[in-house]
Amino acid sequence: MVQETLFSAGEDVVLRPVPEGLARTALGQGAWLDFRPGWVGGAGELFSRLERTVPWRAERRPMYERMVDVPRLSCFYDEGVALPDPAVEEMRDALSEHYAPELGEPLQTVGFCLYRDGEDSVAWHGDRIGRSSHVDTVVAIVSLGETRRFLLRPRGGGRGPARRFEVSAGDLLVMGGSCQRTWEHAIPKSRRPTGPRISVQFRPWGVR
Ligand SMILES: O=C(O)CCC(=O)C(=O)O
Repeated sequence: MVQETLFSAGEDVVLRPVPEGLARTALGQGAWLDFRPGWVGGAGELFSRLERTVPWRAERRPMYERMVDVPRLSCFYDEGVALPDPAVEEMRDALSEHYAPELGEPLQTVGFCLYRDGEDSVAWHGDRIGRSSHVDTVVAIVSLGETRRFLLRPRGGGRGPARRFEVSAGDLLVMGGSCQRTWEHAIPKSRRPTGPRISVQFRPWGVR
């Protein structure tokens, strides 16, 4: 359904119609990627609010038989949990309205990641914890703050070149179809001086 009006998602934050300016790239093997630059107006205001209000957590995980810091902060809101900002609720609802007819279910969970500087990153992975290990799904990501490089490659890296997107404040990037099983994505470290970036991820239940 085409949205004809802009959502006003709280003070100075505006969601533009999702389909306007949305471009789909078929990645092969049933995977696709939608990119919609500048979906969120007032992205700077929303960044400041979320940086303040999300209860950011540092995690550690095992690597080569020792525990290491995960190089970003994060926070996950499962379905039914109150979100930290009304604009995020409006984003979830607008994305659900657009993608549910194709996906067959709404987007319900919200993950937040804070990349504090260019040293923060996420390595190659697919979101394959839960149902996405065996069914097609949609993971929609809104970027706020500093522009970072978002890379995609076929799973395992062997079958073709990586695709590269520069994701900037307010941009919407959506991975769909088999993308989490057949492709991997990463935010590499950046060598240049880099300010903080928040990514907001929207997924259906049972997908991580
Ligand atoms: O920060 C991003 O845009 C990517 C986040 C991501 O890949 C993840 O949390 O699984």
